[in-house]
Amino acid sequence: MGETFTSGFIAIAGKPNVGKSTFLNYVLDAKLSITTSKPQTTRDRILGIWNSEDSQIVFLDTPGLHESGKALNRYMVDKALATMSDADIVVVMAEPHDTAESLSELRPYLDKSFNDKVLVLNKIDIMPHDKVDEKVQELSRVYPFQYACGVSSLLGNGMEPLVDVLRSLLPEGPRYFPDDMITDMPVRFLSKELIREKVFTLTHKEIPYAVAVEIEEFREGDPTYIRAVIHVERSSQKGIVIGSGGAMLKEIGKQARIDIEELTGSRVFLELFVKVTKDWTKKPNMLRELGYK
Ligand SMILES: Nc1nc2c(ncn2[C@@H]2O[C@H](COP(=O)(O)OP(=O)(O)OP(=O)(O)O)[C@@H](O)[C@H]2O)c(=O)[nH]1
Ligand SMILES: [Mg+2]
Repeated sequence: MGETFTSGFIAIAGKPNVGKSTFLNYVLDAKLSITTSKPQTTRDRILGIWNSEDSQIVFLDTPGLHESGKALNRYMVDKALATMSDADIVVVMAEPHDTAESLSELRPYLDKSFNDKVLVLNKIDIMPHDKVDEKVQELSRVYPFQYACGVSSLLGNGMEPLVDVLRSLLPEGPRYFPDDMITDMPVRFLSKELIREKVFTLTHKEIPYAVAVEIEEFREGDPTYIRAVIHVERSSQKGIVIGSGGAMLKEIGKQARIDIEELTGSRVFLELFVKVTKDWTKKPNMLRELGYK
């Protein structure tokens, strides 16, 4: 009795901006994945480990599924699809503005993997309480989901019961990671992402989508010294990221430094540079050099 240990990998997938990364961060009570109000924020698979006495869930946040011919976007969608097909369960996330019709656009993506799918309607805090069940019903007819429910990843509504259901759907298995480990992402990667998050929130139009961040030096100490390069695609974008009198770059650096200090628990000296790497989002070899591989 009580000897069975369940474990497995659960991918969180869906269209851009539905709240996948916010969900991951809430469940793990940690900022592992960057979140912004703009779509296509997440570009990689972000792993977060949830532990209890008798189970371990490895959550995998993924980039939003969308159509685009550009190399960077293809990389993102391929990453999401590969993560989905490797998982035991896929949480398919939707939001209140979705309809059966809009959600069915995901069917071709869902058909590519043969695991259990669970529908999660996120952001229920922005819809009338008495309409939640109806919406969950409507959306759950789009695909043969094993389970469907509504949650708010921002406020935490419905999260505990959902995690219980997910646990119950997982097979018997080992503890894949030590129980004091929360992610496999190195601090260097998380720092790079925090810098990118600030670019995403502080700049507009095409700029967030033209930016990649590369950590050139990361020297732990007091303070930890970090030198990072913000790559843009064109010289006109460089001026915008630097801002008038360097104001924009300074603000990006200040906000990122505060977050990285919280992450590392040490003082941080962050030096940022902006470099034009022409059309990097369109060139597969450049993507690899910038860490998208
Ligand atoms: N009101 C409300 N907003 C939410 C909720 N969950 C996420 N959001 C907001 O939705 C926006 C997108 O959240 P993300 O977590 O970045 O979405 P995502 O699905 O990871 O987006 P991509 O990485 O771009 O695919 C952010 O502004 C979040 O604050 C929720 O439960 N309620
Ligand atoms: Mg995301």
